[in-house]
Amino acid sequence: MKLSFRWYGANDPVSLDKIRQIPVVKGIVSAIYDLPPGEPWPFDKVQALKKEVEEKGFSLVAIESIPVAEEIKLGSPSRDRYIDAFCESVRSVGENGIPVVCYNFMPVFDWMRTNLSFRLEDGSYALSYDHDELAKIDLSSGAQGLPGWSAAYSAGELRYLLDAYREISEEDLWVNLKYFLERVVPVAEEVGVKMAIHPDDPPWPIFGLPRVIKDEAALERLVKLVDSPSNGIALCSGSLGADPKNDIPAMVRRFGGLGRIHFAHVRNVKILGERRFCETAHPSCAGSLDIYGIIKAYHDVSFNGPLRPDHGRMIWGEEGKPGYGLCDRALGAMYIAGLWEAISKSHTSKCKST
Ligand SMILES: [Mn+2]
Repeated sequence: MKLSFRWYGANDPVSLDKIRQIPVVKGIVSAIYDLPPGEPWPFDKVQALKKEVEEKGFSLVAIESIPVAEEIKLGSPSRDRYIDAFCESVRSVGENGIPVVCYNFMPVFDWMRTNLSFRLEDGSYALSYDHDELAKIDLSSGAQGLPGWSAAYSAGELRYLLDAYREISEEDLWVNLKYFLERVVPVAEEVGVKMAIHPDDPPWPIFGLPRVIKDEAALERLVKLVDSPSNGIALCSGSLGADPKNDIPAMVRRFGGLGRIHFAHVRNVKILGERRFCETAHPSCAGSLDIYGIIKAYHDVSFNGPLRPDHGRMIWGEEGKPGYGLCDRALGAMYIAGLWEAISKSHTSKCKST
């Protein structure tokens, strides 16, 4: 397991200098942020990013994410042009020796919460979601009412996309995902990149938009869609874990055992009711997920890819990008590192004693 941290580039208030003071974090997960979506990433730009990360003593272990254009998800006639651009970006990543590309296939909104500063009992703040609250949000005149998305689309763009997806069923989305992967995976194989799909967050349909990467059956279907080691998963415990039917340690064992988990996001959530949850601190006791059981499962399948603490709370008065402050993610990293060391050492001592 390579313990890693997400870094949003030169404009991230959580700088590489701060991240390097978290013990044991050696990997950085980042992306190119200053190109419009759909534009291919040139080799030189990826190389410059890698150099910036390596100069601070880290290695660039994964790209999160290369955006997938809506035209690809919709299966529009213009999709091939966008797929070509995506492939070119994958090529630039692989030729720079970066092993993992994370992406997602969620229409229009690639994450959704109804509150970005939900107050937890200890006075810290976290992201939360309430499906009934979401249902009250009217998108007919734009995304102003949506936390985190108000500036992402004009009213016209949003209306166009929501209308276009009305024609797309979940089966259509699977067909479009297969079409995309059949073209991207051979390029990924050629340049040594592992593709890692991030599950839907939260793992159910929102605003009538189709969503497909929601549970174990979907992951099973995904890995068979194009049967290649380069076609894998970014297993996000918090995204899938928002649905209590999803058994995350079992998924880690199943897909990690197949060698198809290429990237791991570890985060805890507290289920508050039917399709209602808040994010919490990482330890198992803070939320509904057994984080020890999840880390143990990664250890048992000898997971050796990048693993990062996912969203953190806002604590100690820190302000910043919701979910991506320094302090609580650093606590999460240390908790994960502690679990990993304890599991490794108890495993070694058991082996010695037998
Ligand atoms: Mn995640």
